Amino acid sequence: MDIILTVIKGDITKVEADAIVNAANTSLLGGSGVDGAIHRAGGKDILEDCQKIRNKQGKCKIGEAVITTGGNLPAKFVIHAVGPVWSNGTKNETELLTSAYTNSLNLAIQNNIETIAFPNISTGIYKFPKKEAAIIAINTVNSFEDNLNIIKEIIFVCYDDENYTIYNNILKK
Ligand code: AR6
Repeated sequence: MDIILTVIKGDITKVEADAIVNAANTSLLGGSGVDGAIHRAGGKDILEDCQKIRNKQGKCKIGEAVITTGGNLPAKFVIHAVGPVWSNGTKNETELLTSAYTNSLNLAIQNNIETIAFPNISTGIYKFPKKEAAIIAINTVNSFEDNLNIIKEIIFVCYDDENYTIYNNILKK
C-alpha cells in the first residue's frame, strides 16, 4: 500500500500524529529551534527519557535516531533524529541526512507508528541548503520500503515559508 505524503505549514508541536520527529543534537539534552519548542511543549518526561537513553548508550551519533514519549504533546512519541551540520558538502552530509530520515522511519515501524511528522531537519541552525535537504527528505521517504505496511502517512511540517514553497514545488512535479 502506498504511504500518503502530506505537506503542511506550522508548528510541529501541535501536530496530532502518532510520532513527531525532533531535529536534535548528539547530546539529546535539548537546544533551540524545533528541539527547544518540542521540549518546552512536551514537558519534563521527554527530557527524562532522553537522559535514560544517554545513560544507556551515550550520545546519539549524527544520522541516528532514538525514541521517547511524547509527554504532554498531542503526539504519542517523539523520535529524536540528529542531522548533520552543513560543511559545504565535505562531510558526507547527504548520506547522514538520508540516514536521519531512514532511521526515524525504521523506529516508527518498530513502534507501530502509523502517522509520523518530520520537521525540515538540519535546515535551521545546521544550515543545510533547504532545496537540497528537501530533495533528500522526499526521495528518502519515497524510496523507503515498509514491507510490513505499518506507516500510513508521512507529514512534512514546514515552519518557514521558504521550506513550504520548496516542498510544494517538488511534490507538484
Ligand atoms: N515546528 C516545526 N518546525 C520548526 C519549529 C517548530 N516549532 N521551529 C523551528 N522549525 P532547527 P537543525 C524549523 O534549527 O537545523 C537545535 O538547537 C526551522 O524553520 O530547529 O537541525 C538542536 O538542539 C527549520 O526549518 O534544527 C541542534 O543543536 C527546521 O525546523 C540544532 O538546533 C530545523 O531547524 C539542530 O539544527
